[in-house]
Amino acid sequence: MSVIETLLAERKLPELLKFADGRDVTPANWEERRQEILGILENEIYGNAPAAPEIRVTKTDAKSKYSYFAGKAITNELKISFDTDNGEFSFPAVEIVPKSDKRVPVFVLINFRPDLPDRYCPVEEIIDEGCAVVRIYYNDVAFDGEDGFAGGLASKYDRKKYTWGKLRMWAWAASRVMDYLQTTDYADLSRIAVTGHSRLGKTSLICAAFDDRFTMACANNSGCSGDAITRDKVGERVAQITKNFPFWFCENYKKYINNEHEMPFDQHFLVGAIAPRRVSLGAALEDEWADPDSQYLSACAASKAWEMLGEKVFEHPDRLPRPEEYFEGGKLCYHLRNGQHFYSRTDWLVYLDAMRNIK
Ligand code: GTR
Repeated sequence: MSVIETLLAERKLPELLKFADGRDVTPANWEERRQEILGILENEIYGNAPAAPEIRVTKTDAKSKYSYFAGKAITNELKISFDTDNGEFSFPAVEIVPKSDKRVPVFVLINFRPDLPDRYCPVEEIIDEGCAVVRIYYNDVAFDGEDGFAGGLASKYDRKKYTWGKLRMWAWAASRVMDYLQTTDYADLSRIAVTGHSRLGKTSLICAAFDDRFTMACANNSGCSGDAITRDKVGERVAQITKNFPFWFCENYKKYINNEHEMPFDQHFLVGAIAPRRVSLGAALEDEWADPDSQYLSACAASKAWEMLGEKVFEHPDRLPRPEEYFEGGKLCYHLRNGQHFYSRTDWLVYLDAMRNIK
């Protein structure tokens, strides 16, 4: 057995490419298996969500913002509204679209702060690459704290019907941005990525897994309950994450505190559920809480889905990654940069490259 296969065997992962009833997964029944995986993820970790509503969008007048970003882009403030089970809900978004006579690729950024540019978003670099950014600020959707699900989007639906935690709510809001992008005259719908860092990296993976209109997820330092294999990971575990952030998940996830080997899934299910679309995973050397080795092993385990579908994945040696190794060249990529937990320009350059590689 290869080094990586041995390391994966030690984690005793549930099989990605076998149905619960034991049937083998093939290209012909992959979509059926994908739906089964999404059902497991909904039941056991992220919770279920309402069906997509009809959205309404209003825009501020763009003219006043023409001169931002050296005049190279147009900035609009958007208000995305829709009816819920409990009245109307709206949240703001900002779009920054490079001036172009062609449709452009788009990054939907779920971010920690409303600012643009932001330390996690080098806007000018992105527009110079010809890409647009639409950002949502996660607290505008649902407050990232313990509020008994009494505010924001959380308060608009009955929790007996929808068990979603806040990661799923933020992901679902990014899908409403995707609804909007379908109606614009600037978005190249074959090149739409969803991206975020850390808890919002987890959110990006959830978003792309459940919404196959996204071409790519760029999940930065997403770690525990994001891209990293949970079984035997170092750093953060189910016990800590559900203690500190119980509102990110559905109740069922707590069953697996100190009991991870009983999970009928692991995080390679989340990454794999995006196949055959694209995923770029970013890890940081000093981010032991996230556990870069477990992030890498998850990518290796998930890569089986792409391979089964005949798609090319990252080329990598048969060992754990070393600092500053960037495994690209496929629909699934992984990089390990130096430094700490942060959404750096270095990470953005990798994701911009991944976007450029979409033909
Ligand atoms: C930490 C959390 C991580 C990660 C991080 C972040 O406190 O334990 O799972 O999500 O926050 O979002 O910055």
